Amino acid sequence: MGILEGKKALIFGIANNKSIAYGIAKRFKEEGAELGFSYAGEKMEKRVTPISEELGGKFCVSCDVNKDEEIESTFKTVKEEFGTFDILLHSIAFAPADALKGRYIETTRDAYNTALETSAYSLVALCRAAEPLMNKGGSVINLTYYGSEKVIPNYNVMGVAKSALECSTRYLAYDMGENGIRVNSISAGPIKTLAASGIGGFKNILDFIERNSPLRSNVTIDDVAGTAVYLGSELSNKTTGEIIYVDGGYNVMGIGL
Ligand code: 0WD
Repeated sequence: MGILEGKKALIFGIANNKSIAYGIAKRFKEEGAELGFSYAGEKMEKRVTPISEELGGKFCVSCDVNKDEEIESTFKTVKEEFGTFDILLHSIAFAPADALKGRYIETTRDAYNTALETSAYSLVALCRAAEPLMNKGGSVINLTYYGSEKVIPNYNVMGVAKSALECSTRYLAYDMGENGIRVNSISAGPIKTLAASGIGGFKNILDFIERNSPLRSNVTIDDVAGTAVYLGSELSNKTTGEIIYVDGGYNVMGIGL
């Protein structure tokens, strides 16, 4: 019997089968969870619907997290299809490509607002909409990156957005803890996905991590999925507000060679 048997999970942030959210959803399913999917507006429907079908999704709805009316209609569907649910996966980030290269100082007001709204405020909005439908013992999981803490050249405004996301994890853990719901972030090492391909010099980052992380390897979406299963399950039932690293240990290093 799977460790997530009887649990219902709502998945945000699949773009294709390289997405971290795809790896997590697949593993959730293997562990017995029932899945519901959303995609980032009409243009993503064609990509995500087949994935929902592959993984036996109970529903697959449009949810551009920057639109309140789409969040509202998504949770209406969740209520109809799931009643209540247990796990919310937020695996969403976006910043305009120009903001992910060169000097952070050049970040425009628009790019800053877009990055922070899509990548950090979205977690607050989804948690607020989800709270009335989440069971006690439920778990909210989001994805962050080390660029929130230390300077990663080119990561720029996304680092600032991830700081806001991680801080939101702590405040939301406090708010939702009242109802027995946990909120945690997984800080994943770099993985070549659609979102990552927009970051300048990404290949160099992968090579550097392979040489310099304690485990001398890059992480995969399956590695991240294992930790997500732990966070979604009762094995982590007193863990909340945390940033959990799945990065081959890279964050403990002082310098690389
Ligand atoms: O190295 C990496 N790939 C890392 C990613 C290391 C550490 C953390 N992360 C984080 C990302 O910052 C993000 O929060 O993991 C999360 C998932 O990213 P991913 O799996 O690397 O990338 P991808 O497969 O592109 O999924 C992100 C998705 C979007 O894809 P595109 O590529 O179309 O922007 O986030 C979704 C969308 O599906 N997304 C939205 N969803 C709803 N509403 C929106 C939106 N407005 N914008 C983007």
